[in-house]
Amino acid sequence: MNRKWWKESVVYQIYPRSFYDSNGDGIGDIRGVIAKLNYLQRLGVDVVWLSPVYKSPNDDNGYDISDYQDIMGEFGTLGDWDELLSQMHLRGMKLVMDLVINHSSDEHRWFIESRKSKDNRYRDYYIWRPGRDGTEPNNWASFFSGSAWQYDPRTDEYYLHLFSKKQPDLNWENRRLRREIFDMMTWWLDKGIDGFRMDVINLISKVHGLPDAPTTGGARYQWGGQYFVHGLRLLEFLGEMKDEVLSRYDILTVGETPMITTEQAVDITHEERGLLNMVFQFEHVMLDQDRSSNLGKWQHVPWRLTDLKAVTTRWQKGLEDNGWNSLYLSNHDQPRSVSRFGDDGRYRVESAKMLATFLHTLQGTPYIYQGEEIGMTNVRFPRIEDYRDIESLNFYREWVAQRGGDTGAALAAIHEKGRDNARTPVQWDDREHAGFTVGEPWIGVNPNYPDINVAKALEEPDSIFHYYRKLIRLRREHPVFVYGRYDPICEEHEQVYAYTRTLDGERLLVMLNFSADTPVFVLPDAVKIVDRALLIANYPADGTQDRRRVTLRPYEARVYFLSKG
Ligand code: TEU
Ligand code: CA
Repeated sequence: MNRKWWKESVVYQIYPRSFYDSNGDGIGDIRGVIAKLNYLQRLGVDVVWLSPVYKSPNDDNGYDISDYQDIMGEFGTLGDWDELLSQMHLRGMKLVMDLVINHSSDEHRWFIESRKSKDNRYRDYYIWRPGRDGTEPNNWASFFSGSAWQYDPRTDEYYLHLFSKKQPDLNWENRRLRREIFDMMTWWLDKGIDGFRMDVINLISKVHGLPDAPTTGGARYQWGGQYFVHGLRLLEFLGEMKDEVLSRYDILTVGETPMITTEQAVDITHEERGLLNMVFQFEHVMLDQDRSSNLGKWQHVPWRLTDLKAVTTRWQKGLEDNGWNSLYLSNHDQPRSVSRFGDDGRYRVESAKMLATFLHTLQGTPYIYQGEEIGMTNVRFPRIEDYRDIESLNFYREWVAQRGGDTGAALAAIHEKGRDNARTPVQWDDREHAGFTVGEPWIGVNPNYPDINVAKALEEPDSIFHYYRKLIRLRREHPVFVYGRYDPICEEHEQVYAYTRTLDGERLLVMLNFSADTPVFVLPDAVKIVDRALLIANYPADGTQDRRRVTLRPYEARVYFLSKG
């Protein structure tokens, strides 16, 4: 068992714009994070992943960086950032920075230079191509709707942007560019940060020739992933990064890798020959989308527990002794987990605790997204004007344009899957604007804040917050939570998810009811129970003695410590 601090950690993701506003301008900031470090320490998390705070024109809320070595004015100064790092280290907490190097902002000096002329020394830092028959070089679609190419009259050529027009892709084929990026990473690591979360890192190697994507359905622009996801030189580039930068520091590295397979994840996270510690895979957050529709996530379909089990088991077993899993149910790009995988109405508390149990009892490093620890829910703003996320606004505009103004369906899709569900301000208390700001918040606060807020959660001993605290403590006290082998039970059950975790002589039995029903669950003979101790549950004991035949209450979760004897 290869012990590592980043395997035993629990990571808390902060989306600074929506975390806490310290100066009343309605925008969360770095001093706001400093002000809440004691709260995070109380929760028990030991690592913070901070979404981008770098200089940015904010076209994609900071994921469009114009200066990698300076802080966005709205978030504060480098001085504020230095204080954040020292205040965290004082508390024994670690800081992981977001690293967005598949693309930069079009206001980065590299791009400003690059677009000046074809022979500019920065031209090749980006991917420029002449048009074809007066239109884009190929038919690739952007992640944010429309073409992945933007025409620039100055040099009569197009540049590639897999995300927004203001996020031109960097050309990793260029050795000088890689050198500059590695120097920038070293600059931050020498300042004392504890790691990087790497944004869409498996998209940096594009196939030569940039051919058209196969056409499915009549859409003009098509998904070209096969030509840039996990490209031919990806492992070479990450290998170079590891040799020249990462291997020189004791840090946590996690790559965001859409569409990745377990085999590819083993190549990247392998214990010995690995390049990064872990990756974020997306299969479990794509279960409720119709994969055959070119509407992607916007075509919502119900998900099945047996599918979630199949995906989870494949990743648990696929990386067992081979790599290491990251564990998450939400982040700043996904809807709130209790609304998506649980029940954000009658059983909000029970289902939020059940999902927390799921997250903290699988093998891997758990990631908690801000607000998840108090059970924050999706928001259903009534008007498109209330929304801010470029991905949702582009989708809405394109949908309405192509479907003759059917705004209702577009708004419904955004209610279900929009990223702003995760980006409403953290609800600190029941004062105006949920205590997030004394100013006017940049995006509306979820109107349910009087009932769902941190102050209330701290007061109530049986709250979701205190349940997270207990789970985090159990992980720290029992290595079986971290390193135990995962073995699923009764995989065909459509309501109950159960599995064991085994490490040396210790075994955990986890039983989770993912439904509002009361299913009866019978333990298979293979799971020998001589004695059992209930470690944590989201309902008081029901007094039944039968150890094999269990009736689970709506969204009930139980974790037993089994001694096999
Ligand atoms: O996200 C990449 C990514 O996969 C998402 O765009 C995702 O597909 C989509 O949002 C799901 O709906 C990363 C960042 O996490 C995201 O915030 C950025 O917008 C994006 O990269 C570009 O930097
Ligand atoms: Ca502020």
